[in-house]
Order: sequence, then structure tokens, then C-alpha cells
Amino acid sequence: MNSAFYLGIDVGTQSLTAILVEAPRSEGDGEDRAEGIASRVGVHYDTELPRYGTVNGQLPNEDPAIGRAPPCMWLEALDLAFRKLGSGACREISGVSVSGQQHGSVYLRPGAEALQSLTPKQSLAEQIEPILARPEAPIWTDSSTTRECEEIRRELGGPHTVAELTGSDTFERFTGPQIRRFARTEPEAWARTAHVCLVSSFVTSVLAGRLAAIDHGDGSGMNLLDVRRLKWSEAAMAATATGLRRRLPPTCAPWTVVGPIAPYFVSRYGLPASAKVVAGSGDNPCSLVGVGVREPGEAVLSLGTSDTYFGLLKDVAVDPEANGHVFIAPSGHPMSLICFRNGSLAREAVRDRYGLDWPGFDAALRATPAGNDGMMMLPWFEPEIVPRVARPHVHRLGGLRDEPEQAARNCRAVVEGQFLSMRLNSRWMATQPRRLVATGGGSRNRELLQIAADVLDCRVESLEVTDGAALGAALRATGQRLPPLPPVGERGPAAEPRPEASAIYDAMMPRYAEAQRRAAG
Ligand code: XUL
Repeated sequence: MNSAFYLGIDVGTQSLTAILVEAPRSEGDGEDRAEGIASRVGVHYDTELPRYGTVNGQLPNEDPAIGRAPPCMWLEALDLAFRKLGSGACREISGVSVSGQQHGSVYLRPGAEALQSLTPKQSLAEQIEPILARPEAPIWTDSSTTRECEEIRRELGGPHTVAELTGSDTFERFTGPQIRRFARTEPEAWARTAHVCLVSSFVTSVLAGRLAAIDHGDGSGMNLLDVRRLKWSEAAMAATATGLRRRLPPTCAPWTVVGPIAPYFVSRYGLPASAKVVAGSGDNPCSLVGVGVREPGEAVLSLGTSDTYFGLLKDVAVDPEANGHVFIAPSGHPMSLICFRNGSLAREAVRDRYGLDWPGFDAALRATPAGNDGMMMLPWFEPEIVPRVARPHVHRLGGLRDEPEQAARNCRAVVEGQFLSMRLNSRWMATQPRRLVATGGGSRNRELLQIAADVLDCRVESLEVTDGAALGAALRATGQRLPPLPPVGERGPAAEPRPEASAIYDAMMPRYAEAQRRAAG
């Protein structure tokens, strides 16, 4: 038999999704495709695991700068996902890989050997909780480390030097600044930390029953990896925290097999003992694989909790404005990425503000003209990553007001504002893509895709499966450097740019850029 079943697990911000695909076992000519999706299960943290008290997958905090989630919740979601998959599906699994929300970090005490001998009689959360050095993990929504970003940046020689070295200037959510803040504010907890993991490498470690290396893809979101030499940078580690070097696992290529599945999953869920665990990676690198983007000239628009825009690069080329990132893609090539924190939650905030449901929101988009007659929004409902905005504030311009009579105008303004910002702030990526593939929950929405196509002046396609990250992880679980392409399924909605609408957005860009410059400083 030359095909087998592979499981991808995406530990996302709001939910955990697992997808089982049937795909060719061995690397072919690079044009192989997965046959189909055999199963898909999801666990929504807030509603299915309410005892953790999360809101949108995050622990509530009075300070909007603090973004944290409990690692035990992810473990409980993992157990629940395997239960939902059922023993029939689990018996078929040949390989597993993880996609994780990027940048988040998990801190372990000494005693990680315990991962190898977990008993199937108790849950993962019960058994792993005692080895957590910190009960909460800072996640990508955290923006509390401005001071640490400044300190590391200064020590390494300025934003451009940090970006040339690690692929990005220091960013609040990146793991290095988060580690520095933890070591400064909780020195005792730092002292009892033996290992620092990322979300992807933590869940991979649990699956493999041993501490997993951090792959180059997720490692490049830490301000610690030398993105050209693909090694931890001594200078960046020294600028981050004392004793960091011995707490970091090795790095590895994204297609590395970490080991066989841990006995816990064999006894408890019936996975074959021979099932292999492939290194986990970040959700954005995994999505590249999940939507089948393999060449520079194609880009991905991921419309999830965060909105991200990314594509492959020929060579490492950093953003001179220091807003964007260079990560390592699952194939080992560099990829460019820009991340907007105010993604789906900002769209939902507007929808809810005017008492609409999604069909009502779409109807509002259809009822209003491209360009919104000059009404614009800078949609910073939460602190924003790009441009850097510490205090949430929604700016309404050109006569737009926050009142029920303007509900439809506000719906259009939030979406147009998001894509205008994407266009403005992704200019450094230089190449105008031939094709954009959308993924994430928002990629179901035809009206949203039409606005994206018009603003970005590019055809936007989507796939039937919106979980590009989980699907990408499943394809990566084959352990191939160029994993199979996603299965040919039903296509999702697509949109062609309309010249008359694109011309309106061309004309709007300078006004938007000026508004952003004034508001963000
Ligand atoms: C990317 C980023 C987010 C997270 C969560 O840099 O911070 O996209 O990966 O999805």
C-alpha cells in the first residue's frame, strides 16, 4: 500500500483542530497529492472546557497587554480530540505532527523524562501539570514586553541589526522578550525552569514522550534563531536572559522525525506503536503547506483570530520598516510574514456592536459601495501589532460615526481598513503575488474575499477546508520535505479584482497611510 493516514493537530488560539488525511507514504516527484480528508474534529476551549474560564481561548486580564492561556487546557483539548477521533481512526495513524499558534511559550521544571512513562489511567493534564514551572503560558496576543524589546534591541545594536540576525526586529509577542520579562519579574520561577518550549514543541514533546527540538519554522518567531545559519544565536541568547542556552532544546529541520508516538497514546487511544511524530511548527508555516503554496509569487491570506499575510521568498530579505518578519517555511526556504492582531475579533466586535449575525454583516458589505464614500476606520479594537499600537482605540474618519444608522458603513469600514492596512504594511514584500490563497474561518466569506481582491488587486481563492494549519500539519506528518499537496476537494469562494474598485482603493491609499501615520505615531 503506498498511501497511509496522517494526523495534523493545530493548537490554535480559540480551538484545537485535528485533521486526518490519506496521503502518499513516500516523497514522489513533488507533485503528489493527498487523496482526501478522512476525519476532522475540533475542540472549542471556551465552550467545551469552560472550567479554565478563557475568553476567546485566553485568560481574562484587566490589563489588555497581558495575553496568557493555560497549557493544561491545551492538553485536555488534545485528550478530547483523540477521544472524538475514536479508536477506529486512531488505529490507522502512521504519522502525527503539530501546528501551534506561534510565539507562545511553555516552561517546564526538571523531570521531563516523566513524559515517557505517563499512565493511560490518568489524563495528560493531571500528569503534566506538576512539571509546569509556570501554570500560564504567554501567547502571541501578549504585548506587555515593550521594555524588554527595547533592552534586547539596544543590546544587539538596533532594529535593523536584530532583524538581519533573527529575521525580525524585537516584537512584544516574540518568545525572547517574553522570556526576558519572565526571568526579570519571576526570578524564582525562572530558576526552577529547566526547559523552554514553544506551543508546537510542547505538544510535540507530549506526543513523542520526550523533549522535542524546536523546528526552524517556529524557532524563527523567537528573536533567538540566526535565520541564515539556522542555529541559536549566542548574542541573542545572551541579550535575552542568563542561563537561557541550557534551557533551550536543540533546533531541527521542520521535516525531522522526533520519534515514535509515546506509549500513552498507544494504550489509551489505540495508535500503532510504530506511528511516527514529526517535528511541530508554527500555524502560519503549516498553512503554507495546507493551502499548497510552494512558489514565490503565490501568497497566503490567513483570516483567523489574527489576520496574516505571507509567502515564500527566494532569499532572506528583511523589512526595512521593521514591521514584518522572515520565518522559515516547512520546505526550509525563507518566508515573509506580516501579522495583524485585529483580525476576526475586530470583525466580530463590529458585527456584535450593531446586533448583526454573519449574513447581516455580509448584507451590509453588499449594500455599501467600494471605498465607502471616503469613510474609513483604523480598527484597533485590541492593541495592534502592525502598526504598533499599545492602547486599543478605534478611529473613525471621513464622516464615519459609531451609531446604529451607520451600521452597514462600519461593517465595510472595518474590512476595508484591515485590507488597506495589509496593503500598506506589506509593501516591503516587494512582489505583487499572482495568486492569493485564503484560509481560516474568514475565507468562507465571499464578500470579504471580494474586498481583499479589490484592495490588494489580485485574484483571491480559497479551499473547501478552512483549517489550512491543521491540514498542513497533517501533510507534514508524512515527514517529507516537500509534503504532498492538499487533496483536490470542492473549491471555496474565489474573487477577481474589479478594476473600477481597485482604482478607488489606489486613490484611498495615501489618505489611509496618512491617517495611520498620525494615529499610530
Ligand atoms: C504570527 C502570529 C499569529 C499566531 C496565531 O506571527 O503571531 O498569527 O501565530 O495564529
